[in-house]
Amino acid sequence: MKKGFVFDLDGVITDTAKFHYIAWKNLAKSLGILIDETFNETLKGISRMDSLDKILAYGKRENDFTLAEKKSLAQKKNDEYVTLLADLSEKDLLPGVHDFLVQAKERNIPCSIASASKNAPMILEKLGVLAYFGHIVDPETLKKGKPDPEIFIKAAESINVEPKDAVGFEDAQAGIDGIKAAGMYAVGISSTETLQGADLQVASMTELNVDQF
Ligand code: B16
Ligand code: MG
Repeated sequence: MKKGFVFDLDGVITDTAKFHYIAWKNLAKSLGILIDETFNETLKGISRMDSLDKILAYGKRENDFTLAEKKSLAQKKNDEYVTLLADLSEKDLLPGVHDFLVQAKERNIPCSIASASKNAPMILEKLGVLAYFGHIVDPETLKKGKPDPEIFIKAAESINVEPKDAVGFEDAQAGIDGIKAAGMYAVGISSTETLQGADLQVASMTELNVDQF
């Protein structure tokens, strides 16, 4: 039996990609850059500043802003994103997530969060599942983002579980790569994309139960 579960947030527990997309699209538009949903896919699991850098490079404007200006642009995007999350609630949990967390709690298996999102605590609170997690890794403390394994190793250690004894759940290829590099068992969650290297892939968490691990 595995001893701990490490969850990505966006795309696994809830799906706020559409809100990230609206906020990035509006910010990019204000800079004369047009992005579409296909481009938005490349931002999944990528940190806020790295996402901005990708957008600026896509619009060939990567040399047009100082670091202070970029921080202000990222803040502007986040302000709109947070406004769009105002109505987020338990109804926005992805299917199967709540049951899985309840089962893990019943079996005393600790859970933690490995998300690139600085908004993770607020989002989990709105979803009503904050109490199920022993720890949320603070992305500010990381030297490298996904696909580097750092965030997953920290998430496992934070709940006193060795990576080899932990299962990681991810919807993005960068996340699966990070979980495998950490030496963990990787569960890919996607109905649209084949996640390379995942030990198991399901379309949704309704297909999973704690005892299978
Ligand atoms: P924030 P995950 C990621 O969440 C999102 O997939 C990605 O699109 C976003 O840029 C990143 O969080 C940072 O989010 O701006 O809220 O700090 O999939 O790692 O849970
Ligand atoms: Mg994700």
